[in-house]
Amino acid sequence: MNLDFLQELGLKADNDGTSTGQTSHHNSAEHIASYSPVDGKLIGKASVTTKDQYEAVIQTAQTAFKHWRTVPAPQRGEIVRQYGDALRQHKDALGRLVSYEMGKSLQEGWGEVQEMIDICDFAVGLSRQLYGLTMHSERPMHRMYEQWHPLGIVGIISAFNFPVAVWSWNSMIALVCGDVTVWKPSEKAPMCGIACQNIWAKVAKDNDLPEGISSLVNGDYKIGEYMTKDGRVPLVSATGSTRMGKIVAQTVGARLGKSLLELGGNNAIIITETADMDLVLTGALFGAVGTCGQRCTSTRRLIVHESRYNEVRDKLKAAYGQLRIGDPLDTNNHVGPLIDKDSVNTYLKAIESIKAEGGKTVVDGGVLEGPGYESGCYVKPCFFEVKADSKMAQHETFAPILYIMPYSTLEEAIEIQNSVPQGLSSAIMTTNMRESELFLSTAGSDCGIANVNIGTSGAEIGGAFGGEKETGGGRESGSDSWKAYMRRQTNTINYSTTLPLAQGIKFDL
Ligand code: UN1
Repeated sequence: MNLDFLQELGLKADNDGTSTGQTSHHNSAEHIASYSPVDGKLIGKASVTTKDQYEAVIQTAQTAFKHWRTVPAPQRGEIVRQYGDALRQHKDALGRLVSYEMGKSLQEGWGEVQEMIDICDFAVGLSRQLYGLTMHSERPMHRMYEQWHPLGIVGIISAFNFPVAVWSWNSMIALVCGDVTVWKPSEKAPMCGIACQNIWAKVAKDNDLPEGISSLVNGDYKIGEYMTKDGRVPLVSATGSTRMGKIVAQTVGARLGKSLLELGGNNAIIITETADMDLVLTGALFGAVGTCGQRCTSTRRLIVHESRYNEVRDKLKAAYGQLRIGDPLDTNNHVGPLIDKDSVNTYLKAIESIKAEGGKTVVDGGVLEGPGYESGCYVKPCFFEVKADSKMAQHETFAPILYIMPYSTLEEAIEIQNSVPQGLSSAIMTTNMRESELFLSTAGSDCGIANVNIGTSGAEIGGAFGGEKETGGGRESGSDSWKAYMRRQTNTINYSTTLPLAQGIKFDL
């Protein structure tokens, strides 16, 4: 395999893992070795951030914040614009690294870098639009308005499945808001973090920026814990499992810090009587097997009207038969590997449980062996007929396992779709306006994302991204998600010569 892209991204065999911008800290005894799920080979090592290094990072970030918050927002936007341009230059290489380290298809690797570029563009525009409202004061010759100030250090904990894009959604927005960021990438994809930081280092140098505006730390949950417990980090934005999110929320909450959580999903597509079958097949197939079922927005459940049930099941079964599984950097393949062998075991155990629960196999799973599959991480996307209330269908397994179940009334379908603990993404396939409107109404989907005639995955960066219930309630990326990265200040100004009290209170001496 041609690994020239590693060099282009400044990745050496024994890599650094802690950086405050242009300065890296090398003297760590502990390393995380990153092995590619594509071919099982070692990509490189990231040094684990020590407590002392963490301390240095935070202190540097605190100093940087004092400067960065005074830089006018449009000028901060200009830096983010340059970062977006640098990403355009390295899109091919970074997309390849994402694909090689994480295992998603090269198309999706490039797509992820495109999301980063797009969020940079979005943040540049936003840098001139961090608007506050003005209000009418109830007192004469008074003015009231609100303004948005940066919070300070934003801690970002990201997951392996979107090893670069999710960081950029958080950091590019936070940076134009005037915050400084400290990023702990997933320990399953540390090289991606180092590559993004190397690209940042060049932009920082070209602009003579101080150290500490965008920093990188590396390690497992213990390093994350440094941030969640640290009162100097006013916001921790965490993407990952519900299990992790509950710990983050409680730890940050115990010190009354803010957390922004984007956790698991259990996303369903409701396929109605009038659904357009071409859209159903593309939406469901990409949703279920794309990224090897490792998106928070992956389609886990199909809730199908009884009149179309056999048709959907059989056509989808035929489509599964066409899937090419293999090296994700080969653009002829649709599905790459799972992230690691732990994940393969979780997938196998889930399939066992589904069968033990009485789930009926439509397309069976299994681990692929032989040439090209040496890493042991390639599995077959599979799907099962289950009862709506089956235990496994309540649960998010981060793998290409799909459940299919019938319904008779739309109210019943919506109830099934909402009956799970998670609430991230949802979709309806229908050509009936009444059905789509009911699905989008207050009595419809309870998810943060509800789509009509597209699948559950592949959200655009322009919208607010996130969900309800065990998904954590946070919103990242577009719309007004930026408000989570700032503090709102209400200002009342008296330009009269008297001091009338609010609510008409008299307080004369
Ligand atoms: C995630 O899986 O954590 O909607 C993010 C999507 C992508 C983002 C997914 N734009 O599938």
